[in-house]
Amino acid sequence: MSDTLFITGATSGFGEACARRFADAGWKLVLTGRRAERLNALVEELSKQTEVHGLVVDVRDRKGMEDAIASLPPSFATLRGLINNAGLAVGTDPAPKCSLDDWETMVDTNIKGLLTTTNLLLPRLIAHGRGAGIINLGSIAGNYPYPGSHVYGGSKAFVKQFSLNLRCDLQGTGVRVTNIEPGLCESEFSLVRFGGDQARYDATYAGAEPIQPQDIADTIFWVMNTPAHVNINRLELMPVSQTWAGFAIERG
Ligand code: NDP
Ligand code: 8X3
Repeated sequence: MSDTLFITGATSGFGEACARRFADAGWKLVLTGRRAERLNALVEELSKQTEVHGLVVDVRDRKGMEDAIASLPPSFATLRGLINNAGLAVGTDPAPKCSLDDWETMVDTNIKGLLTTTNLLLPRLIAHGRGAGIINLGSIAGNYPYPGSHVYGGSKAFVKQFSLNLRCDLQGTGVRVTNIEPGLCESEFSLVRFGGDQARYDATYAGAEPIQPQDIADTIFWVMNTPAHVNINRLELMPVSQTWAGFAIERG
């Protein structure tokens, strides 16, 4: 029987690249996202390769998530993998200029959406047992501070610590947990963050040779396929072009 993988946020970027990578390897897929047209097109395309089930649902909608997961056919009763990928950053303004709405959007998506998905799917992962794995999308923003990262970085620090703590409680189940912590990657993430500003998007990646979604998908595929007795706890990736800035000093 094929392994089954559940991916949140499969309509673009890392999630879409993972869907294609795992479909190529014959995994059965459950793909989610809010943009129905994109999701349906991807489900239709990948259904030529493997069994794919699409769920048009917002990870912030607890009832919607409960109903969507309950609606899965019996052939998706156990899961070998979950990729908690749906997430976003809103803006790069300094904290005093930010709206509480934008902060709540990041918390509700990156933290609460990830928790909802994990809580609802844990029984299916534990039912698979040895070899199952949860991959959470953290970020370098959860490891290092930078101006304008405030709630986004805070949400990814939560994801990192939650991933490590979840491992403790899954001891004995065989279910593994990994936090993937990428740096600069080229995807619609920056269009979302900059409110659709294409010029800022272009400037972000110009000449930087950023990591591509395919690189992340290949990394996740490798993590998921390490031997069942191995747990990669955290994996931080950056493009070679990206390092760290120095400390900021205000001079009087
Ligand atoms: P994209 O914007 O390309 O993809 C984000 C995906 O998340 C989309 O499929 C989107 O689908 C989905 N999504 C967003 N909000 C919701 C929601 N409320 N409910 C359901 N789905 C949602 O970004 P990336 O692929 O780059 O990002 C994926 C993850 O990786 C995010 O968690 C991000 O924080 C993280 N990350 C990204 C980095 C980067 O530089 N790109 C670096 C480090 C981490 P839809 O809009 O259809 O709902
Ligand atoms: C996205 C990476 O560096 O823009 O998580 O915060 S960064």
